Amino acid sequence: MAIAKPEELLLMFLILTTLYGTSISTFYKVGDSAGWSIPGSSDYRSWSSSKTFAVGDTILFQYDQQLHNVLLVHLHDYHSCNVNTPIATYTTGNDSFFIGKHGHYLFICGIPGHCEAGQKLDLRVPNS
Ligand SMILES: *[C@@H]1O[C@H](CO)[C@@H](O)[C@H](O)[C@H]1NC(C)=O
Ligand SMILES: [Cu+2]
Repeated sequence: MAIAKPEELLLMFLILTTLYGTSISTFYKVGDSAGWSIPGSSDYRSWSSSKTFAVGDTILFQYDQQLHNVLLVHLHDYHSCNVNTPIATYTTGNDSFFIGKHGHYLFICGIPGHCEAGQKLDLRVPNS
């Protein structure tokens, strides 16, 4: 292997520092050990408000796909628990969602009654 020239070393240094700068992105499992389910003692409101989400983070929904799913919905559907007009639907039971831009992300479970019972997640990602 040839010895790297100074300008090549500088380029490698720049690439590494750029990678390091973006590696602060965080991976979150929704609901922590409880996962994505009908909430028990702690709800998803307190879960999300205990975190500071940023662009580049990933959130993971883990659940029994026989019992639940994940819908990304508009604000009015989030409030009314309307499962009929989602923006996106996830059903694998191990769904990761990459936060590529700032915004307000709203998720509900599409199984009848679950959103009403509190299986809904409101995620605010500020412009960083
Ligand atoms: C679930 O997804 C995460 C993140 O993509 C991955 O690391 C993990 O291995 C997956 N688990 C299963 C059981 O597929
Ligand atoms: Cu559900």
